[in-house]
Amino acid sequence: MHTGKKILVTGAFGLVGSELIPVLMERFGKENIISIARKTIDPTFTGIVEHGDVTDSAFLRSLIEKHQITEIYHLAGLLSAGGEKDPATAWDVNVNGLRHVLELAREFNLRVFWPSSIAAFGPSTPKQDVPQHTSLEPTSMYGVTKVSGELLCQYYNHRYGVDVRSLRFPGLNGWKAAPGDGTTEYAIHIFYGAIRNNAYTCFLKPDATLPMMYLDDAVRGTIDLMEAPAESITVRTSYNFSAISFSPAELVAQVERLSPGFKITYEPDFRQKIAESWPQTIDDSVARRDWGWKPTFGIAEMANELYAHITEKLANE
Ligand code: AKB
Repeated sequence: MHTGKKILVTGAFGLVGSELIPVLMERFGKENIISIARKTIDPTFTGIVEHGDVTDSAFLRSLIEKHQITEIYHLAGLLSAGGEKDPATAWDVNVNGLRHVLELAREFNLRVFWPSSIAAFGPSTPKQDVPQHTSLEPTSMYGVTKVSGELLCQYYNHRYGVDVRSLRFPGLNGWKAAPGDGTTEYAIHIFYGAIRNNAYTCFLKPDATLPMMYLDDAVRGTIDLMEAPAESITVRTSYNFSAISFSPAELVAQVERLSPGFKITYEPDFRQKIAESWPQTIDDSVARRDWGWKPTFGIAEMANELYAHITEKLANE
């Protein structure tokens, strides 16, 4: 397929990458998508894979030259819980890694996608309907890296014209890859618990409402943002990006519907504090206006999909 695009994806086998790559391959041709892997990967994966460390700028440069890359989806990074366990590595991977990518984008004139997160918000942000432009004073290291990254993106756009685009991802829920070390990830773990043991111990309190999204919506929104005409992009930090909000108790009601007799217990840990520092609902009207964002999955549809896909996946293991 000739699309004029050659796309490099870091973090290709993580939660987002695993669901984004098949859609990119379908849309732009398998031969135009280059995935970077750090570890051994599923032998059934049939796309182009390069092995190496995404924080190694010389390695990234060699791939950009070798494959004549035109776009990078830079997904590699630590999440909120992982970032609290190792703040130095979180800074290094999330901020220094991004800066290397932006430098290469400047040199090779690449379009870049980079995910920010609701973790960019903090206790001084309104809890409901967070506007696009608001207080960004996160208390987690992950959040600090996201605010820093947003400002770096805006800087490289304003100073050097780099066409970098970003979304503040809410809790993303998908099934292809194992969930990462985050806070909203309880909403994926709960399905593994339900299917394996009909039980789950949740590390958040029952009323910890957070912004969430099914990954199919997130993948569509990400590609729509990257395909939008540059003139329509008015936000070069990161767009508010929203679909649904729910608490653990509300998700448990969905799981009980799918798995009768399901037993939930709550043992909140340090991740509860992180959740409390984040807002509950997000106003994404700027994304809707600029490039037509609109989510499609509600909580019930998302729960049905996750339950069915994870059941099938575990049956085949
Ligand atoms: C996390 O909980 O760390 C992530 C996020 C909201 O960015 N899922």
